[in-house]
Amino acid sequence: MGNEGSKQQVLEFLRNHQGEYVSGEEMSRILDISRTAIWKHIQALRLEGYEIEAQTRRGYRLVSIPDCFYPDEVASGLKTSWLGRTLYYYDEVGSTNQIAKELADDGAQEGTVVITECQTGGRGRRGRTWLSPKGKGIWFSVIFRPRIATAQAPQITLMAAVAVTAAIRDETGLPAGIKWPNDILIGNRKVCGILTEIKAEIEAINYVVVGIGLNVNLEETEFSPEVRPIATSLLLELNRPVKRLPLFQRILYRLEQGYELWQEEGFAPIQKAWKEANVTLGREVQINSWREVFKGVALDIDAEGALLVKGEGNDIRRFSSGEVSLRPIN
Ligand code: BT5
Repeated sequence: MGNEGSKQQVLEFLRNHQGEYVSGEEMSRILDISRTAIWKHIQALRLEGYEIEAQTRRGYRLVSIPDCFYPDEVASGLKTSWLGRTLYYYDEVGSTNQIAKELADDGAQEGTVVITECQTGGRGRRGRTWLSPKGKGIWFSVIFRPRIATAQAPQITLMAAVAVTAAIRDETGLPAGIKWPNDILIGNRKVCGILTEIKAEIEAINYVVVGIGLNVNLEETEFSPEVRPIATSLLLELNRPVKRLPLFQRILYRLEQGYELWQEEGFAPIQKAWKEANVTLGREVQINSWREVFKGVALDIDAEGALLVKGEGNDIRRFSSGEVSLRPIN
């Protein structure tokens, strides 16, 4: 067995006895690894962020695991059956969406996830920048291959927004809400953005990459001056850091559930869940679409996921894409 494999065995052993001391001698005998090698693996694991106590005569004890997205840690305790079961993890990348698209072009299967600690070229829509500092957020992308018409693709963004909002509420209790189509807000500030990119023929979709950026433990000073007034993080809302790993696992679980529901029952149940979790409807909005800038009241989303806005002359317009700004509530 390779060095990496026996290190994993040591970790597995410690994990199975979490909280208890296990003697080096016993580990050495059961795993058939020399005691010197075990010591080296323990040192390497500590460098990766595993907190392991060592005491003469009692042995080793796993105290805590690091809060990062090592594939073995993500897999352990993950409740999904297929989403995230293939996981690419990087310390740093340009953009996870870019990597996911390359993997999808090479035939990667549905549910493949790319996650990183840090993006140097994180992207928003229309070529905008997405700040993704190291170790502070959940920056990841998922490859889907939905069986839908190309025109229905934007629905997947709404499905993902519902899933992430639910996961934030599950894990933190914070009142996160969706701003159509791709933002999640807490208060009036953006905590999460979603970038959906598709590759399609006229009739059918080849793949969809859904990129999600969630601000978890960013401090005020870690946002750029332009973004600071409009952004927030879970830490800023709760006044305490949040563990990223269980939140990420929860998001993957909610995404799998939402996607299966959408594929099996269509958009209706997603539309219902979206309405319950949104902070857009009933508000005065300004919407910038490729066609025009339009002001009015956001009335509803229709059965396709498009936003219906009632203008000043009572005319109702339908937008299947665009950027919404919410007018402050007086
Ligand atoms: C988005 O675009 O909100 C989509 C963001 C998607 C990011 C994920 S991270 C993983 C994956 N890989 C990528 O490269 N991207 C995806 P948009 O609606 O265009 O909003 C972009 C705007 O949000 C920027 O122009 C800033 O004003 C603001 N912004 C940038 N970084 C932010 C952050 N960390 N938190 C809140 N707002 C931010």
